[in-house]
Amino acid sequence: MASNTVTVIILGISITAIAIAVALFAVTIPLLATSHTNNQNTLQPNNTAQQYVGKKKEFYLFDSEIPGFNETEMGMPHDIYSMPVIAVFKGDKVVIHFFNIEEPGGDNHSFTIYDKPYNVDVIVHPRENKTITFDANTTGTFAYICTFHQPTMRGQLIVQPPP
Ligand SMILES: [Cu+2]
Repeated sequence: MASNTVTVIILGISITAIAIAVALFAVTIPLLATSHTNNQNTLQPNNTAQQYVGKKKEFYLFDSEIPGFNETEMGMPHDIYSMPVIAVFKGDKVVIHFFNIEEPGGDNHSFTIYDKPYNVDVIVHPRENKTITFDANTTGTFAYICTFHQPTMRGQLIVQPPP
């Protein structure tokens, strides 16, 4: 009789404990879900509010050459750009100061982008420089080449999606 009473009491306590656990669980889950949804809701308007504003990105670009390069032996020019990559974000204004540092009477160089929608073709004579300006309004990878020195004098304009 006494052991039966103990069993009933233990069973009662166990059922109560399970009921409390289930109740706590039921209360906590929606709370977590709500706070998660709230976080997303507060983040989204912030993201749209913090839209990337394009910046002016300035670069100094020079003609250069591969050291010890035998043009006759290699069958291609030794000329290269000082920068093989120009990376910006969409929305930036790109400003490239392009210098031809050849000796007087030396080669011309160009900064040319044929890859659409960019359309740039600027030639600099020895000892001259020109400033090239355009808006990076399309993402992607675009080749810039010197029309006088292919295939060696080329680089890539990388326009990334805004951060
Ligand atoms: Cu060139």
